[in-house]
Amino acid sequence: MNSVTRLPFLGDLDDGAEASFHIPEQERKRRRFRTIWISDIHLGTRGCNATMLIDFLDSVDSDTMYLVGDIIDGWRLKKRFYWPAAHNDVLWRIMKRAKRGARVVYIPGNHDEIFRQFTGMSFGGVEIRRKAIHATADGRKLLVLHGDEFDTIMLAHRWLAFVGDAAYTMMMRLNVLVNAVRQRMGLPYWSLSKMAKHKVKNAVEFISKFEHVVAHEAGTRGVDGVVCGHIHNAEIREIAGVQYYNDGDWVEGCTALVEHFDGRMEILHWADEIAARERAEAGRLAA
Ligand SMILES: [Mn+2]
Repeated sequence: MNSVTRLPFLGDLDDGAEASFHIPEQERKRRRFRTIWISDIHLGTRGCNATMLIDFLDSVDSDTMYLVGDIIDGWRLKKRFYWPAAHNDVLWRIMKRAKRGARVVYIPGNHDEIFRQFTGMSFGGVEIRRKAIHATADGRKLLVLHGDEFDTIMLAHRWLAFVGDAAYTMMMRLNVLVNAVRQRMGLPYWSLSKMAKHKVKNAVEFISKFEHVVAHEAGTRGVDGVVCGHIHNAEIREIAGVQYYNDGDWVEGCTALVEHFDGRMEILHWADEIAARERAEAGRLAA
């Protein structure tokens, strides 16, 4: 007989209880990468595409994962508390990766700058850093940072105001609405503001200026390249001998930057990946 008596109401205080996911973890074969960079998730906002990100997290694995800022949107949460179960699911999945042994490095951005005060500390295996130097498999050195560090230089440009302000919020709401309708009609995910960004001349100019400023700054620090987020525009390009990488966002672009085991870098557009997977599944069912 068990001699240890336990107060029944303390049962809920058990440590190590497995978190129950609102959206259960998918048991699919995961694609493995050496490194994954994601940023600009904006948990705590309606614009955050948590379901798509959960699908991504359940489909990939890596030795190292960098969270390149604006993971939680503290600005928006302060104004209005919004935290659906799916947003918890994202955090749990990230913590679980760290627990399973992946190196997880969190570099807070401007929307989650509140976490910058914990720089140098680590929570549940997640290291908090202001910036990082990543060594690729093929021996390159990449500076990893969020990118808001350059806002002061960029202030003359109007798109920045657009990124943070009401017009952008409204567009994101519209994006959610448009895609809810598209999903009901059986149409694939489509990014409204991505289209707008490419059509608006000022936006194109802003993005290009940002990329040049970041690449130039990285060049002066003696690294081969730079990985950032912040402007919600995924990109791989070389600027004046410096490799510029932007991992995009999970508000509407739904992109990640990955490093393969040979050092090759790639941007994954997750809406396209889901569409390809569903086509393949439909093909298998038809065969
Ligand atoms: Mn940002």
